[in-house]
Amino acid sequence: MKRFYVTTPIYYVNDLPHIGHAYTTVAADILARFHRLLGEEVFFLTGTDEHGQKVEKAAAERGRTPKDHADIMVENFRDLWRTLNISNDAFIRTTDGEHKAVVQELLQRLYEKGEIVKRPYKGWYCTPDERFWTEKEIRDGNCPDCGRPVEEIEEENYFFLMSRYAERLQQHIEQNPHYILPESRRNEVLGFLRAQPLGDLCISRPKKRLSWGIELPFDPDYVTYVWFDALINYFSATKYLSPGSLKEGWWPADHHIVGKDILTTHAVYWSTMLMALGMELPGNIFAHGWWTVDGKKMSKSLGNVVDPFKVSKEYGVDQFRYFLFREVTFGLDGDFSESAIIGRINSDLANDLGNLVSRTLSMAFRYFDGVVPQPVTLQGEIGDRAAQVPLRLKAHLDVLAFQKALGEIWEFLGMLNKFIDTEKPWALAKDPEKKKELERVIYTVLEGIRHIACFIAPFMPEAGEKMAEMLGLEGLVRPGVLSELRWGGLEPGTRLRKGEPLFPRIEKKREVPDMERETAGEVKKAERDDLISIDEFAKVELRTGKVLEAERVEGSSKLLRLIVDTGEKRQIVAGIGKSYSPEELVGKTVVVVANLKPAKLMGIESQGMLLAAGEGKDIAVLSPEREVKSGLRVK
Ligand code: ME8
Repeated sequence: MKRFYVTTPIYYVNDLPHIGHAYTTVAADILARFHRLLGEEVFFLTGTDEHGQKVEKAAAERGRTPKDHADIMVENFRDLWRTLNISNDAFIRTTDGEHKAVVQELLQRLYEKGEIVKRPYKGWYCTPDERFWTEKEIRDGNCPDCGRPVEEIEEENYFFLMSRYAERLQQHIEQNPHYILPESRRNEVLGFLRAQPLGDLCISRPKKRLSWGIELPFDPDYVTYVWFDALINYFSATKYLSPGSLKEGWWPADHHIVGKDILTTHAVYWSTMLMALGMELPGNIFAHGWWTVDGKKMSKSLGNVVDPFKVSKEYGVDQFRYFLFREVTFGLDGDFSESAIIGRINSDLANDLGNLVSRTLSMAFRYFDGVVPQPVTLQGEIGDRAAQVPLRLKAHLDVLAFQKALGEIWEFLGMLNKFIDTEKPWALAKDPEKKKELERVIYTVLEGIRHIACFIAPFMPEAGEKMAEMLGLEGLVRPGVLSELRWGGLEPGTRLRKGEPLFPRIEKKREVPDMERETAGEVKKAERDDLISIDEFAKVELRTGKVLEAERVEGSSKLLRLIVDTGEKRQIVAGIGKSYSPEELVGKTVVVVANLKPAKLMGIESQGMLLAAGEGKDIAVLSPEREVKSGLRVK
């Protein structure tokens, strides 16, 4: 059986988890779930980085021992992973005895091979970043990375002779285009390697300065540099935490997913450490971008740190997971805002997906008593596409193109939505002679939904399960299902189940940012010379009208042709097709401008206009707050 091994960074226990931690871990979770659905044996590892100065300092500030502090803080991460439905197979802590033993074993091996040597060392040390800088690198006495003051330190230390591997590393990156992704980051690392000779790496800290670490096996006066200890987790875990019965054979990892700020430690330190140990390199190191918040850098001092517990509670776990991977290309920076997540939920989840499921189920109940009908023929081109989706998803996910993978699923569900609109099952249902056609249409869409439940499950595990339940197919989303799916596999006679809406729309007023508010105020004072009198307003004849019929205008994704009863029947062409399906509008009472001069849109005459707010996929049609008669004047 094919194996798949994916890791996240191990997170420092000096702080609370934020959106950045959630981002990497959900990414790894999507890959792990996807590969399980392909039928592969998966090892998904996450954990915590518990040694070093940062943790020692955070513990001291709280009056705790570092281990007590870690024991308390680690629970925040475990809690978050439970909350976000993370399916990690193991959770490593660098204070685990087994991990410490592996670190010491590897250090000893490198020392005996002459890859680690003791040298006097003088350099500028940045305590918060736990790293040395050279005289040339520091800026006005400050750390070039974080800007905080550095101190000059002279001491004997142990060095890993990393410089020996510079050329081999460069070659490896050049010969393996997928070793470091995205490509822009790969070029950065290559640029860095070509620009200057690679130095050696100081891998020890004298105990007199820092005692919270793994003791060097060959010198009890020193502990191991925290990064040297931490990176080894990816290997040590395979020795004592891997799933399944076979304990060997998990190394190397297929993907190490990391944030862009810790790419060098992985691409350079970790790769050369493995080379020196004579071990295989991982398949890929992927560096993702950073989230800003409302356009600003996320920081504690600005008080804008995004709390993943809060966001997932407010908007839903699946919704949060979806947003993170649909909104921006994995690898680039992205901006988080409430309006962005609400927009995604309302358009992609409530409208496209939720609506597809709810209208199909309600038709299946209306026309077939909630039982999957037996079709005489299957819908060819939709089935062909469904069969291709898993392969396409695999191709995208092999290079962590989550956004493209989701785009692929949304194209497929768009096909189903369009299929309903063109086949008009509600019209077929009126004609007893069209029963076979109606069966074919409803079966096709239900079968499409069964496929979508499996496709989306890695991204939105709860929604995948709920969709399967609505189809009466508990246990559908199981290991291997993506390799076994067959178009037409949905059993006629299966009893469907009505469920809660998958993704309720979120009705929330967009907050007006400060700047917009100020400008709006100014406009009020200076420029309002466009006011109209009540008499002018009275010239606009607004009337309530009930939508009797609705259909898409051929060749347009936006336009719908409606027949509306405003006391008299009239035809209206409305540009709301990206937000509403025709089916949704029939029976709705809307507000119409009834005395507008007729105009032709795509050759079809429109006798009036519908009132609606918003744009594109986010249009909301105005409707009286309670049921009223058609043809009433709106004043
Ligand atoms: O670095 N947006 O641990 P850590 C996206 N222990 N990601 C962000 C972010 C943001 N605004 N801010 C931080 C460590 N991150 C080491 C790893 S691995 C052997 C050792 C990401 O707790 C950041 O890129 O500081 C990093 O991947 C993670 O969150 C924080 O890790």
